Amino acid sequence: MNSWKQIEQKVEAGVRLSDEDALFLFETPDLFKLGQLADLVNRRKHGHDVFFNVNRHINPTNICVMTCKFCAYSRKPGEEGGYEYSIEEMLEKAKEAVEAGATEVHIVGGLHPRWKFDYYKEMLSAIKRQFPSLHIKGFTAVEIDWLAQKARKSIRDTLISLREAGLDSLPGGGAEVFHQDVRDEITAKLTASQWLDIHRTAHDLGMKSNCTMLYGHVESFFHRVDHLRQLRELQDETQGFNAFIPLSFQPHQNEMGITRYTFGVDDLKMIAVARLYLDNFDHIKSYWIMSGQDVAQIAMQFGANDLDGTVIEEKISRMAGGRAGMNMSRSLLETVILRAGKNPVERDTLYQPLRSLEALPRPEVSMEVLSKLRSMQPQNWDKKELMELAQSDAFHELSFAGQRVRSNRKVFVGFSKTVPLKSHLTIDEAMAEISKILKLGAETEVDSLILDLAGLAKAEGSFTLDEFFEIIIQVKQLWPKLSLAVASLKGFWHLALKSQVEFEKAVAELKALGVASLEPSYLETEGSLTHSEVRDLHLAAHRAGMKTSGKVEFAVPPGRGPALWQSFIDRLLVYREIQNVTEGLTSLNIEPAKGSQVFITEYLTAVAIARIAVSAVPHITTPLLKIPALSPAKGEGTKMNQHPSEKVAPMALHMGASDFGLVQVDSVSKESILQDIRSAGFQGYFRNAGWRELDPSNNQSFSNLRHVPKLDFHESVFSESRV
Ligand code: V47
Ligand code: SF4
Repeated sequence: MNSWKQIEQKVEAGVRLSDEDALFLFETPDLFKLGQLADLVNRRKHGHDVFFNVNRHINPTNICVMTCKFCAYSRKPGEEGGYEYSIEEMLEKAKEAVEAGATEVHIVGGLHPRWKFDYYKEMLSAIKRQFPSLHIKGFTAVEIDWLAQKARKSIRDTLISLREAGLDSLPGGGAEVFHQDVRDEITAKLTASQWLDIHRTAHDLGMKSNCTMLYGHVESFFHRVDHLRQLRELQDETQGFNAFIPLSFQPHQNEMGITRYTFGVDDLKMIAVARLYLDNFDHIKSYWIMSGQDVAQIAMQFGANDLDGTVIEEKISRMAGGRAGMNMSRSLLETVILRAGKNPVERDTLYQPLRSLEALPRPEVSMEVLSKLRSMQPQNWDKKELMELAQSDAFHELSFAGQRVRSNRKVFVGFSKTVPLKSHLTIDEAMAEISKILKLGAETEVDSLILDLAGLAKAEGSFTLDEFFEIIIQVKQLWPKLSLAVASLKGFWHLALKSQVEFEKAVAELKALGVASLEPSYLETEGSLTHSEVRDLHLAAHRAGMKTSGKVEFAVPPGRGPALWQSFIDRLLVYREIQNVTEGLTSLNIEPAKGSQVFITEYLTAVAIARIAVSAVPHITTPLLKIPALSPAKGEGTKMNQHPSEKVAPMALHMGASDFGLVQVDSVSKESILQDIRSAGFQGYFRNAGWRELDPSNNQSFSNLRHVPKLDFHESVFSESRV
């Protein structure tokens, strides 16, 4: 019987983990406990350094004689969409790489039926001739085997010949999942022992190589551990592997009927278990191209010490639905690493450091604050302590504390439609607008309607409080089952002001008409109200019997960290004060401020800080579709909100969030939200604007769920305070 205690003791003493230990770790719902342990081991090996390299992938052809069910990249000879690069084209791409500062090209492609062995050798020698210092990492074991057949040579002689032509090392592809049961289902390529033999031979010849595992399709945790064990055994024998790279399955156009991307939680588990189990590997690489940039950043707190890479052009995952983009500049990679609190170290293929930067020092938390954080009771944190925590190196500890404030694993989400009401609308026009929007949003799916008055604050116009009440009455008559919310406090305050009605009385009327809550508006930034206005409006609404939720925007522009933590924490403390007086707040939305460069590690820290700072507010809301993506400098890579937020939203649950807010219907399916919640070890519940739980039968319906942790919380953070 495995337990955390045994595993911790082994890790502490540097004792190797067993297969059962690895299985236990894959199955645990305690994601951050796993992450903390992996981080500990990673720090022992690498301190705060995280490597990256400036490289370019070149995929010379996608024409392939093999059929792998997971592969969306390959084309049969003669099939539409097939391509093959000439040596001149390869040289052109290598030239671009060198001009962009690359020290490595990574060459992998399909098994071309007609290209001769000599063509491959020519490809290598042409690149080497022109760019002698460019490291060529090329050809998976599957390609090496194919080339050996073409050359009618042994694997050893093939490798020697390729090395003479310019090949420096082997990448880790083609390993997939070693277990034959899984291989039989997904590919007819090399067996595990053939793959391992080729790498063994390369190592014996003094060539380094990498290794991978393609996960998140039909394999089980057992198969993953089996795979890792075989890699660990070969590494014991040869010490020839540089790095292990887990490859998350990209699900477009596969023949396995799988449509989902891997869960972000699963991506982190792969990294962390690999770091802990593969004790004889120096480097665990996070491949952002497949996991997404946000997961890659969090992976650095979960045992990854290597971030691949600038990549530039990559087709294998792109054609299989890769959403992360292809090109990250050196400076963006460095920023991603720095903003995770780590030191970026540019390396060459063989991990020789080329240049490095140092992250802002993030001090350890003082023992006093740490023991307060670890105690089970919610605490009255003062500002100084919260500042210390926010800027410290206590990411995992904050997650435990954030979770402890919650009493269960329930996560809420509502399905709504928002109607922005403009001041110049007549009642009939407003009703027509509402009707149109509800119909657009599959009327039956909408549980809550948000009437958004944020536009009223600035506009002059004829819209009066009475007219607004009339709209509410008509909506209630036409759609009696809808739960109604009004946004925002400020918009409604303006309406009351214009109509010369005392705010508190106006709210009481709103309540009497059946409006369930006053919500923050997504149209309006929180900064448009002063602290005392926020306090006064909430307090007045609560006195009138109305529940409200608050919004705290979070922004950390580069170099201004401490100042902005300060204002974030100040605003949290205003909400704590309100709640202490009235208990009228149901939730606090923690949102990245529009246009600000918030990184996911910072955002998650902010969620946990909010959870512990205002423990009397029942819920921290993490607005599902506003989780920050990396927000790179102009013209680079992804943009804000254009990224797989469902990968990282469940992590906010691990920081103490317990609500995804009122999600706009059509933006995401109910089923997939439930799966995301469950993947993180939580249980999803639908709610309306009045926080009534809806359709409990739905709350337990899940299908097509792969690799979710067992929901057995006997040893979760609720019963044990820390690792
Ligand atoms: O061998 C194919 C995998 C590999 C899909 O050594 C897919 O530094 C996900 O090996 N979804 C090629 N993966 C990529 C690779 C690699 C990547 C980054 C760094 C290194 C390294 C190696 O991609 C293939 C296959 O296992 N693959 N299809 C797919 N749909
Ligand atoms: Fe061919 Fe490689 Fe795709 Fe398999 S994964 S079909 S071997 S290109």
